[in-house]
Amino acid sequence: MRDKLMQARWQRRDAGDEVLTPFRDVTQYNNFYEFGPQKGDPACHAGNWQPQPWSLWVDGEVARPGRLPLDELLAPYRLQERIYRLRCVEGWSMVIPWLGFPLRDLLERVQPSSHARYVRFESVVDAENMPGVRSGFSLLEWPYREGLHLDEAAHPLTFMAVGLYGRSLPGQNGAPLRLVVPWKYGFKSIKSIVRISFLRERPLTTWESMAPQEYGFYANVNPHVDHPRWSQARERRLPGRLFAPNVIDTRLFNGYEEVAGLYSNMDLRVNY
Ligand SMILES: Nc1nc2c(c(=O)[nH]1)N[C@H]1C(S)=C(S)[C@@H](COP(=O)(O)O)O[C@H]1N2
Ligand SMILES: [Mo]
Repeated sequence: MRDKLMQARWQRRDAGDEVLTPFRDVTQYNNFYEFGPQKGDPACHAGNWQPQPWSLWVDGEVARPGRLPLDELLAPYRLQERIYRLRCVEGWSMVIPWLGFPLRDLLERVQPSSHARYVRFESVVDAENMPGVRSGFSLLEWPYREGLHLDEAAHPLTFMAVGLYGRSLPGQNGAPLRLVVPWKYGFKSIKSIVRISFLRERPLTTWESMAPQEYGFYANVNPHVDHPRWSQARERRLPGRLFAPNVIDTRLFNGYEEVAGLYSNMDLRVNY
């Protein structure tokens, strides 16, 4: 893992017009409800959480199901750096330099069967180290679950991250392995993944099962489709200062227009 991170560091690309969100903000302003509901809770409770050993289970409609220990999972890949915007459904955003590999490389390896149409992801449940899991007050059910259509999972932008800013993922950002889907609201980018299942039917996801009118399965970033309780037309790009919030226009698909073809036959207001 260490060697892979060193190698990847040589490939750092510039972020175009975007300014990278400082490491400090990326790692101290987080949503990871297993570690608590406040933005500072994950840094506080997961800062030293490096769960090991880690394995990823692959099951369902797939030719090569089974358990992949993290080292084995990463062995064939040369890590890439991807600088992506991350837009949270709450109305803030960041620009983060991730390290990892495209999810499609894993799909090719495990070979979903012809029956597979959806992919479901599950996060780890580690009650001992996760105060949000122990709390009786959380609105969410564990494990945290997310899902994608197989075509979305196979899109070249869909990424599995194992690091950020040239180092391995901090606990609060989803160590040791998390999904990053840059054209969707941040809640789709599930952290600390232990299981990937290939399914015939669309899976029910954590946020959709909690409030289906507010958090749809697709969750594509869209300035024209408001959340029932707030507008999605604009966003606060972090870091901002209290009296100078850095507010910018939100873009369709978070600016990643190359994914539009995935939804050409879909009414984005109905399939939000
Ligand atoms: N397991 C799990 N994954 C999760 C979450 C969570 O609470 N639990 N929060 C999501 C939300 S709402 C966002 S905005 C992003 C935040 O990622 P970051 O903290 O690395 O910026 O993680 C997503 N992945
Ligand atoms: Mo979010």
